[in-house]
Amino acid sequence: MRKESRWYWARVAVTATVFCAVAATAYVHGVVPLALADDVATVRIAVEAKKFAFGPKEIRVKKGERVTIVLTTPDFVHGFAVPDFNVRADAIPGKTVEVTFVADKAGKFTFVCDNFCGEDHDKMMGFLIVTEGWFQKCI
Ligand SMILES: [Cu+2]
Repeated sequence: MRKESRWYWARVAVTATVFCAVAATAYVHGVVPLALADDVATVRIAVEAKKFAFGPKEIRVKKGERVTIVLTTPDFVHGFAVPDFNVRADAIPGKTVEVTFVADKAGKFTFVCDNFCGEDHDKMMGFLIVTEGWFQKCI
């Protein structure tokens, strides 16, 4: 590796470290509003429960976001439960049911139908994927 190249990467590393330190300090002390820090907002996600699947099967949100699931069903009473977030609601034909929670931990979590709805009820599941935003990775 050439000497100049080493200096280049050293400057990149120092700049990134300083940027993260300043950003983290501003964030911790409330200088940077959360909305600017990571685009935190209420995210509304329509979920349809029907025999015997959820649509969408995968929900992706960012850690810290407030999530409202807007739940409908065309056919039967189903459940929507995300045990890791203590979230559950009944999907009722002809109604729109909303359930709100804060995605306060990152990871891949399972959501399921917890109302027995027929033979393939066990197949009614999907995944809630909560990712860390760049700002949270930084601090
Ligand atoms: Cu079911």
